[in-house]
Amino acid sequence: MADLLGIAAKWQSRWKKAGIFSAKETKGRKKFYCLEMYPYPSSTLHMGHLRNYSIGDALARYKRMNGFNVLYPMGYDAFGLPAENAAIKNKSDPEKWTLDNIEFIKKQQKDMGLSYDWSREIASCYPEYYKWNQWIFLKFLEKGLAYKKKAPVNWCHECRTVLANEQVSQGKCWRCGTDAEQKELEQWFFRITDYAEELLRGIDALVGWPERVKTMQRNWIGRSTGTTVFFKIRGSGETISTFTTRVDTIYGITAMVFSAEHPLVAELAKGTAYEEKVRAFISETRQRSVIDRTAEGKEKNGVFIGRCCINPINNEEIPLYVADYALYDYGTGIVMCVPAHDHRDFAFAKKYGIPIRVVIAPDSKGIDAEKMAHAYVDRGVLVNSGQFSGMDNNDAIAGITRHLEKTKQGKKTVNYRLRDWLISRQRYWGTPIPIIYCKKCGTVPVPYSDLPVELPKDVKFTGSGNPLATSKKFAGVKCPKCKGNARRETDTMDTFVDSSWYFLRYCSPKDAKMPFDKSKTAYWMPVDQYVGGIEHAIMHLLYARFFTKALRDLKLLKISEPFSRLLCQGMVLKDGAKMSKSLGNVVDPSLIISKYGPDTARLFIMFSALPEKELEWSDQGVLGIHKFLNRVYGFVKGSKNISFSKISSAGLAGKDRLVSTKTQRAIAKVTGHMENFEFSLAIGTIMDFTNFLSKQKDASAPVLGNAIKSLLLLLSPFAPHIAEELWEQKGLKGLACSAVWPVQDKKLVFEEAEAADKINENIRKDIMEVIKLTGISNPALIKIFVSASWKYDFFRKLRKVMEKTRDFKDVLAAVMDNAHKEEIARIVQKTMKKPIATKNVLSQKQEISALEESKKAFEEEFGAKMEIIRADDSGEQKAKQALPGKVAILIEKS
Ligand code: ANZ
Ligand code: ZN
Repeated sequence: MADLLGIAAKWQSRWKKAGIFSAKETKGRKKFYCLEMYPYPSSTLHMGHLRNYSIGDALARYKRMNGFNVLYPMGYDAFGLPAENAAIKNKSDPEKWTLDNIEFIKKQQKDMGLSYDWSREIASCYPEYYKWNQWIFLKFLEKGLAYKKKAPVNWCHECRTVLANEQVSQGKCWRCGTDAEQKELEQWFFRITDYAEELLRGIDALVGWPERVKTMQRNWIGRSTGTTVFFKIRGSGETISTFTTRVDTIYGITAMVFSAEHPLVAELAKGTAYEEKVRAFISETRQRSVIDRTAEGKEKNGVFIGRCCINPINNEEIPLYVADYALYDYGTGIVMCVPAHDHRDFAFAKKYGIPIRVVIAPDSKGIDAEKMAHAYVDRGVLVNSGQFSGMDNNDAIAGITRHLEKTKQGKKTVNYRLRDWLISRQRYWGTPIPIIYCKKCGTVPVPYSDLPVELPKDVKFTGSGNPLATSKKFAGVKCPKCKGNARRETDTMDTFVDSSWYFLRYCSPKDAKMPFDKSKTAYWMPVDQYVGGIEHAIMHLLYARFFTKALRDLKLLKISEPFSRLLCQGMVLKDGAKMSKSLGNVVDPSLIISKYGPDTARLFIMFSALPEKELEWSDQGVLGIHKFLNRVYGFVKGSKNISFSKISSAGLAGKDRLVSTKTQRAIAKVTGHMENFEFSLAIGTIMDFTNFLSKQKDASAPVLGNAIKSLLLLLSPFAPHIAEELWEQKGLKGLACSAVWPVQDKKLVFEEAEAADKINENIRKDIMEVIKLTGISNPALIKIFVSASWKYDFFRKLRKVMEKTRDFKDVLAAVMDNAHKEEIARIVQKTMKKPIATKNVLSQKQEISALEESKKAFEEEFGAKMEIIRADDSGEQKAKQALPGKVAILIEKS
């Protein structure tokens, strides 16, 4: 057994000493930026991390061996809530908690032997890093990309902080699952909506991204084209507007529905008999989560406001309502209610006795509204729609919009679901927002020269309120403008700000003058391959794309997209379920590594599934891989009489030709799989090749030596330690992981050797099959009939003819030969139905000599004599069945 742990430790320290993984920007070489999503330093790594890093590292090593300058960095997404919650629970210091965790994780990563350039390590909680969050914030502020506004926001009372829209999923806090509430607060935002269109358009060009991620981003941006329609309120000068994608239904409006948050609602109800009822409804509704208010199938609630507006298309009076299903956050926050053609509106109208008016129908006869059981939402023609009646409803959308535009009562509108990014958090463990509030001067940015605004240490973690506000030193500050007493902003930034540009920082991690060096990002960016979890399909990846575009517009970057290719690794399962603490089915990576060595863990993970697919953990599988590595070790270590001198095709004969061919084929196959990210197939090929090689005793020293050398190179990205160890043991120069990836040498491929090998392989299979079928367990004689010589030419001809025509008669006429009339007719008939897979690379003579060569081995294997007979020389019926490349077999009992 190989000491896999000892070997790993030895090479990790040698690599470190050699400094070979530090990224260089040398001229004349291609670059490759390989990036894994930097981890959040919670206590330990899980198998998902191990998978993520095994993929990234194999790729980084492969590219290095292919002559690329590779940037492969690691860092830590170090700010965030768990550190603070731990502080509340254990009275610990969030910084210490975080740094301790980082040390622990880093040790695990180092034990894996990952080829990171550790000199570029970053952690977002260091002032040297978050200073640049503040710097970028100020740049955004200058550009109008950062702004503050009072807004109804999602509030998690468990986490005691505001959540971004993206952090609320199905109405619940993404972190703790508590129902999000709505609150009205002054908050900081990034104007990501300025880039909505570019973010959407750019998705098409992301050819190296998984389709499902692109779809999720498209849906999240949620572009929809429609019409904004203006309505005058009766008895006031106010005008309201609504966004609709179905302006073709405008004649069917029988109510207008406001969202509870809409500022006009209370105002409009004032002084009416409904004022009290409206106020009660608003406050009740606003305490309910969005999901609760809008879930499909939920009862729709609302109240009449006591006022009306005028439908601009026909001057009809329309009652105003406030209802729970209208969202404040979408369109204008007011919905035109068309009960006949929208399911929600239909349910609402039924409940409150609002009239239902059909304006679209399958044909001009219309639909009886009285009899409707649900809304009619399909296409159709307009009815009851004045001058537009009779029109196809799709044409009517354009027509009515044009009409409204002409009369200044509406306009064509593009609407996005995407909202501006709410970045303020009422928490301690994040980047302080660099703003000062002065009674005299208002909102004042912290001067660049005063950055970073550092987190104070004198804070209390009581579990209620923002800890940052408890610092005596922090909040009180002099105004940078008037020097009077002022107050610091105590909100910190969403941690997604940190991860929106960390990949740029890696390019020049120690830069003290700028967040990143323009020339370095010009060299390294974009990231060539990003590897991470699908859970970041929206937030992180969208924010990072937004930052890249915004920084480009600040003239700091030249690119528009940060990640050329994205790979989302599949989940790691155990017993069919996602490995997770809550399910109690977690396998600790550390245990696997310390028991079987990092190469085993990595090779198992890479072998067991294609990277995007789910991976089922299997202890049996790990053992299998462990055995394989020991076999490789034993075989290579024990291989004697090998040399690495150059081989040329001229000097090769017999077995050497086959070994050489198999080696070249393995090189080509593994390389192809690497390029396609088919790592499991690459490893499968390496395993087959190892099995083959370990049986070759007759090959010459240089052929075997070169085969073994290739094997070690191919293995190196997946099991780097053991490959390195064997490389050294065999006396090969330098380091395996710095060696050049092998390229297939076509001159060392011998097709006849391969074909002969294939024939032997097939014969073995066939003999076993015949033994099985006949039940002859102790054969005495195995007769092998080699195809009659005329068939070699015949098949060549047949194949040619069949390329031109598939007509039976024509083919037959073209290949007919009176000497073998019946047989030819049979063969042609068969071949037309299902082409016979004979390639006949070999001549009859070559075929016979291949058989003769392995005759002895077969005789030993089956314990029987073997006769090789030309069909031409035999009267046996069986002999006629032999085809070029496919012998006929007859077995005789003793
Ligand atoms: C009238 C109408 C009639 C509508 C009809 C649909 C069908 P998408 O495609 O997602 O953009 N809407 C607009 N603002 C809303 C808000 N703040 N809260 C809830 N619903 C709102 O959806 C656009 C449609 O969503 C709009 O078209 C509007 O209802 C509704 F037969 O207007 B429609
Ligand atoms: Zn001031």
